[in-house]
Amino acid sequence: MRPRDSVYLHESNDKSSEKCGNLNMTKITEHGKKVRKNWTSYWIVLQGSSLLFNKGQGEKIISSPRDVLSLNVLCVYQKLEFSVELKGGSVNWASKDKSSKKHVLELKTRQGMELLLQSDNDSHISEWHKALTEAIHTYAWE
Ligand code: I3S
Repeated sequence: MRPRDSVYLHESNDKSSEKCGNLNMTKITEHGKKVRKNWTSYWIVLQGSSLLFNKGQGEKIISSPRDVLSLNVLCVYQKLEFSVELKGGSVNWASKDKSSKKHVLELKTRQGMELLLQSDNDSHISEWHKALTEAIHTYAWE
């Protein structure tokens, strides 16, 4: 278990499915039971098959290219609240009955958690849809 309030760095290549950024999130089901919505802004880091939810502002540092084809992305996060395992999960655009907000993704985990991810920026949320879909697909068979 990682101590809280330390600084963590996660470096990846920008062509991989790994990424970080701010999204609004609410859980709607936990351990298979419906829970009351509580929309909160998180700094989210996609790291392999894990999605890390951090309170407070993180940082995405794009460092000098090591080669001409790829940038290096450094995701900095400090206040890890919780994480979810994507392996065996699914992500889809949420239906209108799930939320009145625009640009909402519904993420379901094998552990029985369902949560909504939202951004007012449609290209931002589309990138997350792509990255999460790729991560779920990549780790599905491991
Ligand atoms: O699915 P719901 O119940 O319509 O979701 C809304 C409520 O959770 C509401 O909270 P209260 O029931 O405590 O007033 C939230 O403030 C809204 O944001 C929720 O709806 P959206 O459509 O924003 O997900």
